[in-house]
Amino acid sequence: MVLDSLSGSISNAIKKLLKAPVVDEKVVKELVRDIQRALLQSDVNVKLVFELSKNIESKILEEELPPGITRRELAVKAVYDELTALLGGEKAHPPKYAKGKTTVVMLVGIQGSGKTTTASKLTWYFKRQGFSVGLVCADNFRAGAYDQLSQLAGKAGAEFYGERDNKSSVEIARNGMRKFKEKGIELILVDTAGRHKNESDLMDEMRQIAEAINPDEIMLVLDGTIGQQAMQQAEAFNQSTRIGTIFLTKLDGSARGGGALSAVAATKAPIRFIGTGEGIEEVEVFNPPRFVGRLLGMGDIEALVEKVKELQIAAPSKETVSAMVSGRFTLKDLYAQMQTIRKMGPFSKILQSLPGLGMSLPKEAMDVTEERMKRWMVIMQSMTEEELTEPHIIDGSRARRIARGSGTKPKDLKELLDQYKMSKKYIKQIVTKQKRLPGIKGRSFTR
Ligand SMILES: Nc1nc2c(ncn2[C@@H]2O[C@H](COP(=O)(O)OP(=O)(O)OP(=O)(O)O)[C@@H](O)[C@H]2O)c(=O)[nH]1
Ligand SMILES: [Mg+2]
Repeated sequence: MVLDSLSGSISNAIKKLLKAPVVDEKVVKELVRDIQRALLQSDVNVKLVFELSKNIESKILEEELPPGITRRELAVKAVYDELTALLGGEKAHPPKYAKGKTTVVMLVGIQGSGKTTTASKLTWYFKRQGFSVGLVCADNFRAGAYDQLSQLAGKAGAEFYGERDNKSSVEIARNGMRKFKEKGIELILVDTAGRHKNESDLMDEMRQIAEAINPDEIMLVLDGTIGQQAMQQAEAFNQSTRIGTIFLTKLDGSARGGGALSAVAATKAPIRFIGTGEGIEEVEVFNPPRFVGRLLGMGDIEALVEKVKELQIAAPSKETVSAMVSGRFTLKDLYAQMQTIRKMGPFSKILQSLPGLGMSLPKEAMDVTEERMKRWMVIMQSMTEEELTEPHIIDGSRARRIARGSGTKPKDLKELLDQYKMSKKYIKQIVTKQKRLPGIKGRSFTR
């Protein structure tokens, strides 16, 4: 499993939060401290940890609690957001190579970082995606390199090209590329030698070979156990080439893996894959959100984060909320809420977005189609201001006028009014319940 210890301590911190009877300031501070400790133990940069925890704390304690969201959910979302940002942002960057064409990827990296192993992992990964793969051994520096790569090629199902007696790695690379191109191989991986110990030598050699063989992509294979030092390499690399991507190796079981990962992410160099073991299948596309989901240790974390996000978008205005709380929830408020929410789909979402209604809705309240919602909005457009704010004045003759004006039937209007009354009733129940609950820092959910 990836980053076992970091994952364990962060998911424990989250579990503690989820179990706390009330999420108050003390619980939040403890959560923040637990996360700080977990990150520092994984060798994440102190400054980054400090910033991150400050952000988490202020997001949880100082941000307005969006209606329909509990402080607990907001806390999980805040931790998730900050960790995702720390590890490279919302987006995954899976590589996209074209089928039926040839792409040349050159692997570079300092001695022992994992280049040759990575070549076999990439073969395994792209073979499964249906690519034909060829491996070129451009390492004529280390004695065993040829045999190592040709064995791995056999195991992973790639064609192999190497020349035992050629002293020029550039020549071998060119020959191998020519041969594989003629054969129509789709992905050519060039494994280079790791004869350098520091990044300036590495960058020099990388430029030379790149100039000679003109690859489509240069992938820096970076040892994940070197912690913060990974940053220097990633930065130097990122500045040296525009076609550079990163493969971070040895992120399995290492307590310090978090350091390299966050350091590299901070350089904004695109991390494509991570290696999580010695075996050829131990490779993962790097996907920060999924990775963080796993760090937090919750299978349904994505669903929860999605919920919070949607509700933040669909949050009713302050006026609507205060109208509801004071019991003055009118058809106008319902209309405004429908408008903000229309794009989101079913009516049940509207009701869910109202403070505290969440899961407690009966089935009939949820069972409203998009179609009916549109009809109701048209009906409300035919009402007068007075009818919208004081719906109880709608009598038979008003009802006939509204139906005629909106091209609907009186029974449609009745349906809308029933729905409105039901919503109002539920809101009232919820509001009464919520008023009895303590808020954080003296805030109640009305704010
Ligand atoms: N645990 C673990 N070990 C790895 C991973 N990737 C590579 N290794 C190991 O790291 C060591 C070096 O791997 P190589 O692939 O030979 O590294 P290299 O960069 O090609 O080495 P040189 O060609 O000598 O520069 C081997 O023992 C690999 O099994 C990984 O993701 N996890
Ligand atoms: Mg090697």
